[in-house]
Amino acid sequence: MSNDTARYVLATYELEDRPGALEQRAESIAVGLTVGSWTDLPAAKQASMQPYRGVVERIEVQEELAADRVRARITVGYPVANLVPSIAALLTTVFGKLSMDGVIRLVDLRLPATYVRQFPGPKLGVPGVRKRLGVDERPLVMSIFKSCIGQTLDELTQHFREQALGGVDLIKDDEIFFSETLAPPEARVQRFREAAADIADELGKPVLYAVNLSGPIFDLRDRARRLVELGASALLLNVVAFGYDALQHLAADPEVAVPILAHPAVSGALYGAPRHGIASHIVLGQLMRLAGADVAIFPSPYGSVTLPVEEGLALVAALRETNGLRTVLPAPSAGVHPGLVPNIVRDFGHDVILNAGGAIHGHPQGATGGGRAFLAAAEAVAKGVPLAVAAEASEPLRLALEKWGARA
Ligand code: 1AE
Repeated sequence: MSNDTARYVLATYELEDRPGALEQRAESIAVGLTVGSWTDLPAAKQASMQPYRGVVERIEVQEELAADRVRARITVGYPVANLVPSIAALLTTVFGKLSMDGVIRLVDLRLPATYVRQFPGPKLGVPGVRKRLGVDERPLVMSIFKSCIGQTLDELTQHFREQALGGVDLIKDDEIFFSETLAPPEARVQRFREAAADIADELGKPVLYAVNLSGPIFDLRDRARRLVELGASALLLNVVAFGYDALQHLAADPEVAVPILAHPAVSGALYGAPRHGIASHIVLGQLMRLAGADVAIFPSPYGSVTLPVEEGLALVAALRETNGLRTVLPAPSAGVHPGLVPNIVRDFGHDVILNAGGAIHGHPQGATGGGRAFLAAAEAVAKGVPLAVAAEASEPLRLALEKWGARA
């Protein structure tokens, strides 16, 4: 057992095996993923390799599954000395070839402060994003561009204006939008920057636009810099599809001085199977923060694509846990409508982004009404006013509640 937690990354696995095989299995993980072999080494070599050897911290049987089969949790400590500050290195060490070894899931990952400090973490985090928007007192509201593929730049600019006029704080591209012909990102950024400036004058508040950052991976940094130069006020990145290291290098780049929104596309392939893969709070919470997301988008517990509420809570706890890095704004998403705002704030608190596409564009008064309905709901919940009461003074909110109902 290690008694020096500052030196070890602690990974806990839930796996199935024979009860009599657990000790040997744990030992072979600890040794196999660190020094490779041990018992056959001469004593002097063992002594010199000791600092790099993994250690078995804990073995706990959870459940008997059959006569000679149990579900168990095994915690292994990996020396930080074996690692470099890269999520590719971290994941390959703690769950590289092990992820393919039968029924096994990585359910918890504890990182010592010495290791966490080597990562950039969010450049702006919650305080930085709120400061740019000048909004402290209520949850933030983000509108998702829908129907963007196949649209011209003029059509998209019109959609941008409609969304922005609703008073939303951020507008983000849909993650599936990769247009390089009709409306390339550089052109969108320039046109939407002008529209955003007009609307900011009109409404007296800014709106940030998160452009979908895409292209060949080795071009991402230059492209991000160029987009920021042209006026992009935020970036959206499909982090799991590109890899966490892409996010980490963008977050560490001082020239990419805008919030980065992490989209969860493809992440279900990592966390979705209950007995395999990696727990959602690690995939969409802990690693997103470590790599430097300012906003972490994830499936809310109540909408269309859902995550169980306890998993959402663990994910948000990872975005806020005291670890020396800036905290991240959670954006529980998918099927979110104004009637769900009290549930979202009850579960995840005030420092959240209400992120919606369908319930903005599907509002009976169009995208502008959709934004206004969310804003009225956010303001009401921040003041402790029930939505039904707020709807008496807000026609857009009343229409939204009529259409989608309220959940709380
Ligand atoms: C969890 C991801 C949600 C997302 O990307 C998205 O586009 C949601 O759209 P709506 O609000 O469900 O229409």
